[in-house]
Amino acid sequence: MQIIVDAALDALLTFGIYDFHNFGGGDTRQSLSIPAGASVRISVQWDEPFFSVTGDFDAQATTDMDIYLLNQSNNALLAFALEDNVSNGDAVELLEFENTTGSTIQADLVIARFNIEDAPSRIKYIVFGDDININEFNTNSSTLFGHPNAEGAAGVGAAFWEDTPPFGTDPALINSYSSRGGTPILFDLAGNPLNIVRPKPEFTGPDGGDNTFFGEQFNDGNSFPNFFGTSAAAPTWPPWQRSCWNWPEDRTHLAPPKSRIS
Ligand SMILES: [Ca+2]
Ligand SMILES: [Ca+2]
Ligand SMILES: [Ca+2]
Repeated sequence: MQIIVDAALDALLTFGIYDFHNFGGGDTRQSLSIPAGASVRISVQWDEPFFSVTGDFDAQATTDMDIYLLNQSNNALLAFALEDNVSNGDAVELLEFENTTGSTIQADLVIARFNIEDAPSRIKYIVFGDDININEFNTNSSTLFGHPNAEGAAGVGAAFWEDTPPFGTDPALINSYSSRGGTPILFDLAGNPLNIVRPKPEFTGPDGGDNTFFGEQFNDGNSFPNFFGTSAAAPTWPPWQRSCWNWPEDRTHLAPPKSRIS
């Protein structure tokens, strides 16, 4: 950790004294490229319990982390997230930003901590929304979290149908946007420490199949739009269809998903 002060942060520092996360080698700014038109949400969490889960003032966040997004070219403040985590008790900050400039922005992400509290030992963030480039200190780590990571749930990965065994790719090639598993569960519902890593996702289904009304068309020889993503992959997995809809007995009122490999 080291203190950095620049024009954009100077005024904000008057509210408290920060320590800044060292991404590596003393670098407290992680370079990101945010394309024109991209809209992103960056969710930062750290290894403390959430009051909204435990309901216990003795098992909640006691560290206040904040996040800033700065323009590399002029240190202008692009976005920030400044929830009082000690007050609300949840170890999460959510920063939102949309690049409306018409050109790519080279930005720096800064993760800051009020240094009157102990530092967390583990920080993780996930970028939601449009694609951005993480130019340095990219861990390429898990983005599977929340309900797909639950013990009683089955997570679904997505592979483009053309990159699956029936079309010559065995095993199937996972899509770049399909979440990788491995996010640890660090606390139980009462806030007691755990460290559980579940083998997720449980299975992978094809995406990019045709349907009649949404998605994007590409050169697959017909006029039907193609639907991508894990939302498209999950319903194509036959055991899921059978368990949820008693497939095929009830198929008289349910049209099967139209997929190139169905
Ligand atoms: Ca940097
Ligand atoms: Ca905060
Ligand atoms: Ca099509």
